[in-house]
Amino acid sequence: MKILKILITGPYNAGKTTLIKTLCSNALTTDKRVLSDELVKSTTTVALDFGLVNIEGTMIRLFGTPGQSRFHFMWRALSIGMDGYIFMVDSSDPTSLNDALHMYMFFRSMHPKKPHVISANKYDKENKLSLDAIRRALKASEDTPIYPTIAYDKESVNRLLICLINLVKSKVAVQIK
Ligand SMILES: Nc1nc2c(ncn2[C@@H]2O[C@H](COP(=O)(O)OP(=O)(O)O)[C@@H](O)[C@H]2O)c(=O)[nH]1
Ligand SMILES: [Mg+2]
Repeated sequence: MKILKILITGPYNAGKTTLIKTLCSNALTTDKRVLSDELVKSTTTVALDFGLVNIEGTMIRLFGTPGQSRFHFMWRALSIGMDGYIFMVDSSDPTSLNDALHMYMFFRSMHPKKPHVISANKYDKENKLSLDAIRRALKASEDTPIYPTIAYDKESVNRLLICLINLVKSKVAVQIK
């Protein structure tokens, strides 16, 4: 099988860069230090994150998008040629889910047939929302898998990636039939 291209997208501060760093020891990130009272963290992705990883024999090129909507031209550019995507949200931050919904709708309408899975990240936090509440907030269909993840934890992000790889492979199998 060819090398897969998987996009990690979702709003600012969801944990996308962390996930790529957890999976790929050779990760390249474009986080820039920012000085602003409005921001909840001190660095933010301005172009892309990139990493190469082998998951159970499947080679994957992982591309992380910036989260802020002012970089939305990068969402379009980075998604060219992707095989599937992970839509990541911060499950402990209900206020971010409105932005998340807009971004999710953007990807759903741009790539209606692309396999994708939702990552309910920061599931280690006590104040996390339930998976059902996240599904409702994103208006995601019942057949879209939602996984609780901790972006620092290799096992939880591996589980997520394996689910997406299987969706991508089953889609390819249907096309060949
Ligand atoms: N508790 C917890 N913190 C996380 C998790 N994933 C990421 N973070 C933290 O959330 C912040 C945003 O992460 P980052 O990867 O930069 O988010 P991005 O904007 O989506 O790339 C950082 O301070 C991370 O350390 C997680 O699963 N649990
Ligand atoms: Mg980032």
